[in-house]
Order: sequence, then C-alpha cells, then structure tokens
Amino acid sequence: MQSKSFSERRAGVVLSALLILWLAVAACTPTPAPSASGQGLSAQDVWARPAKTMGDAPMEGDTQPMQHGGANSAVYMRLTNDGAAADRLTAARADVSHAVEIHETVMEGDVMRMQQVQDGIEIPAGGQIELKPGSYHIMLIGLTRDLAVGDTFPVRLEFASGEKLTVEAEVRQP
Ligand SMILES: [Cu+2]
Repeated sequence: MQSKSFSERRAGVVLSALLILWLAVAACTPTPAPSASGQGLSAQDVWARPAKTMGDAPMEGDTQPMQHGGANSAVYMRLTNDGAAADRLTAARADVSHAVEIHETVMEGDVMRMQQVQDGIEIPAGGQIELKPGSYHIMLIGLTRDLAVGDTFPVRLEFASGEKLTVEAEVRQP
C-alpha cells in the first residue's frame, strides 16, 4: 500500500483534533484551590466580643473582677483540620490590643478562671476544635481600640507545623 487511504488520514486528523481538544480541556480544568493555609487548616465562624477601651463590659470568665486589668475581649472560632496530621494552634496575633494570648477556661471549685494554654490547642487530623465562651478562646488583652458590633479585624493564627492563617473576626454580641 503506497499511501494511507483517505479515511485513514481523516481518522488521524480527527484523532489529532480530539487530542488537542482534550489537552485544552485538561488545561482549563480547575485544580482544587488550596485552602488559606495550604495545609487543610481553616477557620469558620470567627467572632469577637464587643468591648470599649475605657469601658468595663463583662468578658470571658468575668464573674470575678477583671484579671488582666484594662479592657479586654476574646475571639472565638471553629478550627477545622482537613489535613492528614494533627496540628496545634500555638499563637495568635491581632493589632487591636497590647497582648494576645490563647486561653482556656477552667473551673476551680465554683470559681471560673482562665489561664494561658501551655502547649497550644490541638486540632486532630480530620477534626475540629471549637473556641467558645467558657472554653478555649483567644484573649485580647488591653484593647487599643473599641470593638463595636459589626467591626471586623484580622487575627493571625500560627500553628506548630509552621502554617499561618489570617482570619477576619467580626464583633458581635455573644
Ligand atoms: Cu481569657
């Protein structure tokens, strides 16, 4: 056979066209977007208590006199770890207060007290942890500005793995 038949050549052209089309489609297929942290860590429902810098609004665990002096607030959220390894929230930063600490609320007898967590908050692989009133929270100590309902401000979260996540907290009534 000295040359390919018309139909064979035509089939080749069609196949080439299909290949090009497939490549184009493959190139356009969106790859899964990386999460904000890149490691499957994300935060949902991030909110903070309203507080005034000169006020004395009640705050986390404040059945007793304020423990830190000055005006404080607290940030709460749900942390989700879609990664394959457990991680720990070890630090948080925000520019609305002099200091930011990760606290847990503990009961000592009948007295609710809060203290800084010693080794961060573990978020299990494929699990969630909730920062909520009466439990874990991010303490904003010595507010440098009022936090009014509806305000938002960024909170930077740092994890033991080295991952960092910046989330937006919304001020709202508990
Ligand atoms: Cu606290």
